[in-house]
Amino acid sequence: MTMICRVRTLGWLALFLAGSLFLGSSAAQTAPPVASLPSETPAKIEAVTDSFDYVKRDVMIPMRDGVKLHTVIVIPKGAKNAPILLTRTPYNASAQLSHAQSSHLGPILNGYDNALEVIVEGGYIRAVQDVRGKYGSEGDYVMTRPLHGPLNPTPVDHSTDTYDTIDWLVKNVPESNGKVGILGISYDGFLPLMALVNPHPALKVAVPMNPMVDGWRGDDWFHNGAFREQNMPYIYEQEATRDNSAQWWTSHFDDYDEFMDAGSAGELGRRHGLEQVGFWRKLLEHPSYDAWWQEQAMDKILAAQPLKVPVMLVDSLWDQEDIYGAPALYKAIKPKDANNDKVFLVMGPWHHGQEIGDGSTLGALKFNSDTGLYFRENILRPFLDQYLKDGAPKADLAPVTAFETGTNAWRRLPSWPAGCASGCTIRAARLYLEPGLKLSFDAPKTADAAFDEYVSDPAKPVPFRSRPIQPVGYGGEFTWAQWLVDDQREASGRADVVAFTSDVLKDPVKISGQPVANLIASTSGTDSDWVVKVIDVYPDEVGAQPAMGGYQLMISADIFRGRYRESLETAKAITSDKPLLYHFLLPTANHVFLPGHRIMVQIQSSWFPLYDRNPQTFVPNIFWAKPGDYKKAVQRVFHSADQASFIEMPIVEMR
Ligand code: PG9
Repeated sequence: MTMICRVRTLGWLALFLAGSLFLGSSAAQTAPPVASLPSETPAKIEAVTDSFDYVKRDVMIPMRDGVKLHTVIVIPKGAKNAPILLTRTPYNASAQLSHAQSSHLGPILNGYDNALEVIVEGGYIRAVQDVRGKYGSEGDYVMTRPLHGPLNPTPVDHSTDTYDTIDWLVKNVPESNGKVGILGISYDGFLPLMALVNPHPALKVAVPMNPMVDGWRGDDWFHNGAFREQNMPYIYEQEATRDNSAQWWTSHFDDYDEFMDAGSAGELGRRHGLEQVGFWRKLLEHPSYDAWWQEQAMDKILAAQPLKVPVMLVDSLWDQEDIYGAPALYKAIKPKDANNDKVFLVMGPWHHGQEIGDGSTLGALKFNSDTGLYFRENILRPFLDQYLKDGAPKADLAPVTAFETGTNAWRRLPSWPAGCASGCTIRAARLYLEPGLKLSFDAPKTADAAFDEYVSDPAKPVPFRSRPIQPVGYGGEFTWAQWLVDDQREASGRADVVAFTSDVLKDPVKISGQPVANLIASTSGTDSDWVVKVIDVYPDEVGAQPAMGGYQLMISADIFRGRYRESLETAKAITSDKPLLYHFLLPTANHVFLPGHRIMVQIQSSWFPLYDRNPQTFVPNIFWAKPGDYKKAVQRVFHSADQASFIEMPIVEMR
């Protein structure tokens, strides 16, 4: 009460003073002087950086269409003739160059996308740029903006923006030697691929790490037609605002419940207002592998471009986001490398992007050394130095450097896939599913039982990892990055997962390349998903690491949406109860199944909620499946002599 009165009094006083001023100076002269307490905040604070070991410049670089892109440049103090390492990003350039508030270069660069030792110890100038439409940059944002052409009528794209940026950098950073390398992970790894289209002459080398290459075949958005619905929050946050300030929200602690509750992905998007953002509307329109997807697939685009700039493609063997990209790109552009000196491949035992962090372990797996540090110091650094530093020696690098999982050893290889440096071949050997839930390299006999079956119920889809299921996230309590190495034993015990297991191996079995699923299967529905997982089953007891006893480690696994059995472009209903062939490639592996281990193949029809549920009734667009479309189905996997299902394994043999 008192307080309200005091406020009223002060209000009146303010009115009186204002009135006095209005009435003229003579009245004002008689009024008591107004007390003044000047602000303690300066109009503009100047940071005193004399003691810093770097200089930071924040600039707006003009593009050919007049749009300016925000770029942060960090230069080691006193640098002369230093090369520039550029990263372009939709993830906030300022944040990537201020991981700590420090006067030292190391702490500010110690985070996402910065290969710390290489940059700091190498004396590189670091430049990070916001792509158009994000954070400090002007212009319009389009998700992985396609090249100028049928999908992009504007004269600008990431190829032109990179060109214009490099042109500006070499003319406006006097400390540089005029040589630029581009590198980045994932989205920031897709952007160096765009830089390879009509590259600027000063671009001397590119290192796309875990690049997003084809969003439909096997990277971020779909895998063989199955939609990765746990990425919906990413789409919302990335496109709703320039600075990602509008955040997705949930109503359940467990993402399994969250996505079940909505029914279809389309409905979940509708409940969040996701149709306001352009990329979501495009996804809803393009559920199949149509021209829209094909024309922006970077492996197809770069296969048609001259190879001018040396490239090192970096692949993570357990990449939970972009497992398709780097190997697909290698396949597409290596044939153009006539002198075998422009396209290099590195494969490590990592999750998405782990190569710039600690690579000693991944989930329960231990690699006995820091494989990330090894990569940065022994592979990445000499490679970058060779092309960017004046007078640097030629790097002693094999065309392919691949970590062999199982034996935990780096291998120098002449090409990919290759089992060893010389003296071995790769044979496609059929690993057959057998009656009695067996797995064997011997073909099934005629008299054997014809199939095994399970019921796939969309009301109880198979969780892709143990519940409660976390959202996609990094750091802190999030374990999303590890999910591909989760123990699969829980799944193998479910009635809606069928698991075939080999005898205990007496000799090592080594695979290098992509296993191929050849499944003869039927469904009582009219559409169906097939998940195939090739698994290394550890011995029942492992003395050195007891928790690994009986561990079921996925080596290569993927999902295939049955409606695309005949054509990826055109969905077609499946004839019910008819055994049909499902043939699809699984992700790249370089693994040794050791003696004492067993090989297992698991098959199931959902992988939820990472992938949206197939209603198991054919509908034109699964994004808009209605509750009544989701039906139980009887799934049969055939393994008789004339209807044999098998995994074609890329087995390495000594000649
Ligand atoms: N995998 C993420 C991404 C790549 C491309 C498009 C959208 C998302 C990333 O880590 O950047």
